Amino acid sequence: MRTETEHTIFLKDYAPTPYFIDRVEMEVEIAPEKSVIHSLLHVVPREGTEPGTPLVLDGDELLLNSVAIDGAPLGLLAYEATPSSLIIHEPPLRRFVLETTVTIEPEKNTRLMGFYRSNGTWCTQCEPEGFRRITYYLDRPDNLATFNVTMIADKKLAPVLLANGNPVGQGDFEDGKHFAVWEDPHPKPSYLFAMVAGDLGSIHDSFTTSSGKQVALAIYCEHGKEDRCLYAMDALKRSMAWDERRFGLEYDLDVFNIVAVSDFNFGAMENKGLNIFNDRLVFAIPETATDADYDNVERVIAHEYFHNWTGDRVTCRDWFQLCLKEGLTVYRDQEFSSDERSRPVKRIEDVRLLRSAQFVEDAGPLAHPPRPDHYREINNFYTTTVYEKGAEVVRMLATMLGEAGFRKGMDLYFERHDGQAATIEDFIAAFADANQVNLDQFIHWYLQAGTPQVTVSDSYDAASQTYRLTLEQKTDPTPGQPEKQAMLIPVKFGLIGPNGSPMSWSKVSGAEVKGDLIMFDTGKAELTFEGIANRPVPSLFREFSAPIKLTTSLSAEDQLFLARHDSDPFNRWQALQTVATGILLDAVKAGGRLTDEGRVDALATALGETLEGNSGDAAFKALTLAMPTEDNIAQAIGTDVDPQAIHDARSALRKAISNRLHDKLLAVYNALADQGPFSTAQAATQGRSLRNACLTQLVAGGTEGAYSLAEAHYRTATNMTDRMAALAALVHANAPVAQALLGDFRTLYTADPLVLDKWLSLSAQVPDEATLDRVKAILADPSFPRNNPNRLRSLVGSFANANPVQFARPDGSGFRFVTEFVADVDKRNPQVAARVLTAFRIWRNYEPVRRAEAESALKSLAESGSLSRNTADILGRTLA
Ligand code: 0A1
Ligand code: ZN
Repeated sequence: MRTETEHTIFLKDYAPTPYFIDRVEMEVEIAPEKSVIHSLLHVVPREGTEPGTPLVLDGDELLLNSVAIDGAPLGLLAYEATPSSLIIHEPPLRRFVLETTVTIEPEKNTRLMGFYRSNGTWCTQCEPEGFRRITYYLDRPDNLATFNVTMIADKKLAPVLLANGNPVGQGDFEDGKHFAVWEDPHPKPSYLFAMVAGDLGSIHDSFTTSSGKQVALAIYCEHGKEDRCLYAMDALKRSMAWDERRFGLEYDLDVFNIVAVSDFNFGAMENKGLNIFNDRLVFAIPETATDADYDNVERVIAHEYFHNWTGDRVTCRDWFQLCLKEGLTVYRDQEFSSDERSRPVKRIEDVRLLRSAQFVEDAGPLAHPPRPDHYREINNFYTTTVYEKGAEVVRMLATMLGEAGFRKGMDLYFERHDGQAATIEDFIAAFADANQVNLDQFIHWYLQAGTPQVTVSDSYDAASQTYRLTLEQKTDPTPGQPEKQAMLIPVKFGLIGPNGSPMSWSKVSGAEVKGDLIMFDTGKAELTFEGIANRPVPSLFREFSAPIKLTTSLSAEDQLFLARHDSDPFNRWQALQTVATGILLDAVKAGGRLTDEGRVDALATALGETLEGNSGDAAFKALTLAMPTEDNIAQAIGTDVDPQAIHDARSALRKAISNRLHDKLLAVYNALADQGPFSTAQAATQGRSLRNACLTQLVAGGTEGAYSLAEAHYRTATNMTDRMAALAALVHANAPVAQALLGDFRTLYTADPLVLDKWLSLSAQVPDEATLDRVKAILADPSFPRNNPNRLRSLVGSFANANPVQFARPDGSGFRFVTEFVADVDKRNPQVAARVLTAFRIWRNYEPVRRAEAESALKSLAESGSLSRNTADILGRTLA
């Protein structure tokens, strides 16, 4: 395998730069094909820098036109430009201004890193290392500088000129060009730099902060799509108000701008005062966006806004600390969504995501700690471990310290580190110091990879009225970490008596118990509860108080008891999932057949009670109806996985549940028929979610009646949520009518790329032999936009990640299709290629035939020629 360059960066090698830059003045002349960047960097030698120490700036694909120091051009021997740097051999040992002019070609930038053109609009993406593709710089997060940016462009081509900070000047030139000047007074690292130039529509609003500052808000987008931005604007204002209420954090500039672009590698980017978004996370109108899309828009708008404090005001010292800003900001956006909507439902959804993505990552060759200690390609570390596990770790802190204690820690963190580039150690120290607690052991959550497995057994002694609970923890080895330390695991719990009410105890020993939290910090803990009159059923890890895998000795009856009586909604949901998982594991062993009708009856009865009862809102009921996914089951099996047997087992269980609950499902479905005009109010979205969950479950029954019901639901739908729900249910059931409706859907929405993504994604998910050829045909169509990340991910990402049986076809053709796709896309957009390739992180878990096919596809990719560092890194670790 040939790679761009072999290099590994280690955390232990971190050292400050000998020089730093504290002020940047840039003039950017934007023109079709070529843009010219003129930069004045105010450079200061750090104390202790030896005379003659070279100044080394990062650069990538820059054409250098001139270099000067304090206005005097440098001779050819005074500097050297390499493909990745500009070296000034002997800079002055005093403050000076380094002046460079470079030319770049945004139109040719298909990597979408640095300055590029999307659908006519010029925009930037600088995190993590894109700024070096705009100008030579100390392109690392610990160099903080104020920026002044003058943008010049043709006024017709780019009437809108935006950059970070506040607008401080603008004007016209005689040749049809105009300019805008932006000043960002907050020192920031280069990864937060942003510019946008183009002919864009916009919507405007304002927000008054709690201290009375008036902030002008705007969202920019393609002309004609302005109405699609209104929900995002509403979410922005709610986010701003929430951060003031919950954390006392106010916005700090005169303007806050958001721009929606159609070509973007990730979701969105928190550039200071100028957030740039993938348009799929801005646009939301009922006709084209589902309720899930609305939730995502709200969540990501909030996430990027919250970064203004957790990321921008306090940033990361180096990229190893990425989860300092990401884990914390995900935690904050989760809390926002929980406060805005149903907290239990949000928690269940977050845990489902954690299990289906992060637990899988943590159990395979790409496992890494939330704070890694080495990397080859930082772009590959924007992972679910850094984001979602990072958020779980912050959540555990909040669980242990309580809301007030957590807030004290946050306040101290900002007091100490505002305007700085900080580390995970700084973060933890703020919480420890503010609360006078020792968090030395807690930091292992950041340093150790792998999901701890907690095993619980219990016994009750009626004579002495004592209850014993034994907890054991173990974390399997992960790449580079053979030995694991015991973690500090907060176990939120309760004991439930035979009548379903909570039990108290007179005395507990064996581990520290604070209120309803067991502080489980050893390999094994044996707790003894005294004064317990009857055998209790323990409810453990309420609210999923730690990101662990739990095995208990509880029987299916105990689980069903919890499903009925636990005061914690998360554990009521979990109990039913656990029972379903047990049934499914046995069914897989039997080759995809249900083996215990009695247990299926009991599960169906409990599901029916939840459906008809009052112990949860409508969205909670909808989540309860969703059985564990095929990926969840594969994970529970672990090795020698046969995706076909899993698919068959799951289909059989869903069919059985559907048959048993048919009348109840239909009754709820019909009762929720009258939805009234579309609204995003909670009652309305929850009603749609439960109604559609009932429909999905009915369709899983596989009857003609259910298929016709779903077809009618599709055809009469007045919003995208209902239309997609019906279509997805039919597609996943591989109903005969599914292909015709997919065709209809495509015709209806040909002109809307974001809705076409839904079509691409569903087309790739059909659990049918013919899907691979269909996907290949779509991709080969000359009109398919081959450079747009959303289109590529919707089609091939969905095939690889959401069609387990067809991706893992025993003849290996699904695997080969994906590796060949990766090799091709890698030439244009390595980030998209590398991300799609991560679908192979489970390859060693397959049964031998599929495993051999996957290995052979991966090896062919390794031999296929030159791969980017992004893809080579993922491939190397996947095969290691
Ligand atoms: N900081 C952003 C994520 C992001 C990372 C990299 C990107 O381009 C390669 C873009 C966005 C966030 O957390 O939202
Ligand atoms: Zn983020």
